[in-house]
Amino acid sequence: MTHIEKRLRQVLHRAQRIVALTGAGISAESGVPTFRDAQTGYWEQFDPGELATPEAFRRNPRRVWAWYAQRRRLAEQAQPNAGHRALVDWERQLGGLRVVTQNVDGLHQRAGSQQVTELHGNIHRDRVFEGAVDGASDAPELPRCPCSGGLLRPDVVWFGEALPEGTVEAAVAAVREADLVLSVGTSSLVQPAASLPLEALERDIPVLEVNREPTPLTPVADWSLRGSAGEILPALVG
Ligand code: BJW
Repeated sequence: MTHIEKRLRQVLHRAQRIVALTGAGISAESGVPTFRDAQTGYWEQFDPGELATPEAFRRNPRRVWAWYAQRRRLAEQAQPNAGHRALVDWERQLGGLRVVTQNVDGLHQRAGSQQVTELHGNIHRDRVFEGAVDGASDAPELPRCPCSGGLLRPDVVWFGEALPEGTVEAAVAAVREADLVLSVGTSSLVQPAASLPLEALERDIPVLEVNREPTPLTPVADWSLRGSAGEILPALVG
């Protein structure tokens, strides 16, 4: 066993408060596509500027809703996988594991995770769209709020939008109190989520990455394990 492996074993053994930052990669083995994987990622096929910004919704709410309706069905049909379940086992063993997820699919909660912070909202919820949209009066099929009649949108965070109130603060506080931060299945490109492991590193809190590919976090993380979350996480929990 190398010194680095030995140190990882020690840290895993002693950890009592873990924060697991997760991204689309942890749901990939449940059949939910990621955003940036070569060939299969959404942003390989679609322009995020046409689907995941408030301006895109304003210009063409039908197109945005069609995409989200299809993804909502996919998320409903998907089942949590061994990666999600490993984090649940870990939480039950320790009591002190918080999942901070960029995913909107709800699979952590369905797997049984109790402490989940959703940074980018939840695809299964709607909220009223603030502002006017082009041609909405000609789109009676679009969902509307029964109380106000306002046009509804999926309750997710698009580019340029603020994250749900209090979530970043809660995530930063959890990271600062952690004795181990995991970064699982995220490309570490989207802010402010990508800064959370850096916040840990600045405070000498160890960071372990689990990813199929190298990311901008890889060179600075204490350990980076290459492979699928569904195989690596259960092996780490033991
Ligand atoms: C596996 C695997 C397996 C595959 N096992 N691994 C500072 C600097 C530069 C830019 C910015 C900045 N601050 C803000 C910005 C702008 C922007 C941003 O970060 N842009 C960058 C892309 C450059 N950020 C924002 O706009 C954010 N808002 C904000 O900061 O607002 C400020 C503000 C404050 C106050 C008032 C107003 C504004 C919002 C970001 C919203 C992101 N939204 C999306 C889509 C909406 C939700 C949805 O529809 O689902 O969220 S984009 C998309 O990316 C989605 C994801 O949650 C997010 C992250 O993607 P993720 O999860 O990392 O997935 P992938 O596909 O990128 O990576 C998957 C990884 O898994 C890969 O590495 C694979 O290798 C791996 N993998 N299979 C293990 N089995």
